[in-house]
Amino acid sequence: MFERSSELFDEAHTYMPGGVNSPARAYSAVGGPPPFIKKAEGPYIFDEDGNKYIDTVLSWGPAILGHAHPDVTEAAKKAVDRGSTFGAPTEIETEMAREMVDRVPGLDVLRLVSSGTEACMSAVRVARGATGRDKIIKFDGCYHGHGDSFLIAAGSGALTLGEPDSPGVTEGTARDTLVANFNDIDSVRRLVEEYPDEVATIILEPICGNTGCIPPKDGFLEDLRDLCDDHDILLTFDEVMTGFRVARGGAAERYGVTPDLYCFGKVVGGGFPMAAYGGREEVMRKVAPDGPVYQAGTLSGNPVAVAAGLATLRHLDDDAYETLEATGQRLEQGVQEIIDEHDWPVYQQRVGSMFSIFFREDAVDDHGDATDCDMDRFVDFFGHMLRSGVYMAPSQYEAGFLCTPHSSLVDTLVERIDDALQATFA
Ligand code: KE4
Repeated sequence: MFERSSELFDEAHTYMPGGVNSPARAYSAVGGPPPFIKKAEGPYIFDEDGNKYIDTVLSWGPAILGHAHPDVTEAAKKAVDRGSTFGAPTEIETEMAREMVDRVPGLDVLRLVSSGTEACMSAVRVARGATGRDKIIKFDGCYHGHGDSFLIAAGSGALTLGEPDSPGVTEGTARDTLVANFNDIDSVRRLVEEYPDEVATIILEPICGNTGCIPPKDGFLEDLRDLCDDHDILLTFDEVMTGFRVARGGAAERYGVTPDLYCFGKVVGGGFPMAAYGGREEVMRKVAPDGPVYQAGTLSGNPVAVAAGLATLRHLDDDAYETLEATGQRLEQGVQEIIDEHDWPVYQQRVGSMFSIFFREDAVDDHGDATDCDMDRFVDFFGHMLRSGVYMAPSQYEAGFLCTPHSSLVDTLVERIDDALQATFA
């Protein structure tokens, strides 16, 4: 089934670490060569061995309209015919900024960059620059890209500082990152009280998507907002994954809580390298050249990427979000009926068009719960799904995604999940 991918993977190893350009693609947790992709179209993806899959990875989120949407492709082609990059301002960057500001609550001013990592790194630098404070609070299991300040594991004690989670990250960097527990406001309050007037920002994925799909508990985001207000801390929502996916204005709109800073990526780039950070005008005017906080980028606001992103956002109207929500509901209902028929230790969680099937009895409220899942069962399930023609994220710690064209495939997807679960628990 994967002969050609296996050959290609072997050769790729010769030139690239792990044979990939991002570790998440290496299939380390599930084994076997990752399928090398030949092309993708709508909700489908095709590998070099001729296998066709229903794609629930969607390039880890961006392909919300399905792959190779004709209007997105056309916009990129027209842009590239005019020259792919100028390193100078273009009108379309302003059009994109206006569209984003119009959608997102509390987004007054923003800067376009090239990746989610860059967006998150820059947001943290602005928060530090605006407050004059050094420390940040992040949450165990939340991923904000590979910036040094984020590759930090929870310290051994509840109130100790973070520890490097990768060689190359210094103790000095780790000392300024504190790690709290998602959905546990007391764990945040303790850190804020332990380090008074030292925390610049609390940064989180408002809906976790990098430890499986974990929604915020009722009141958690509101409590974070209040805590930040009480201690002059900036609240940063990393909406790289949730932005423009879970609602027109992202998680901030869906939950009615407005942060001071945002990070965006994935969907907003329409499948091209484009991301952004932004937020309250008072904070964002600190960014050079208006203010002293330096951040720059050769390809920032790249006109081809912005054209594709803008074409994507223009298709993400109320009908599109209704379709995504209805498709998510139908998937959830179908899977829940299967789970309810059996006493399998399986639990699903969904927010809009992002979802996870956890191999454990109970709900997953934080990273600790996610690590408690039966990973062997997940690997088994993953293999059955791949062989049945469903391309899903190769880790229990990733979320699955739906795109608008999935609306006509939900019944098939549910059937294949049913078959894979039956085989897993046989
Ligand atoms: P990028 O630098 O990969 O564009 O964005 C980093 C990032 C920031 N914030 C959140 C919430 C994210 O999910 C991500 C990237 N997500 C991962 C997978 N969940 C991308 C896949 C990969 O690393 O290859």
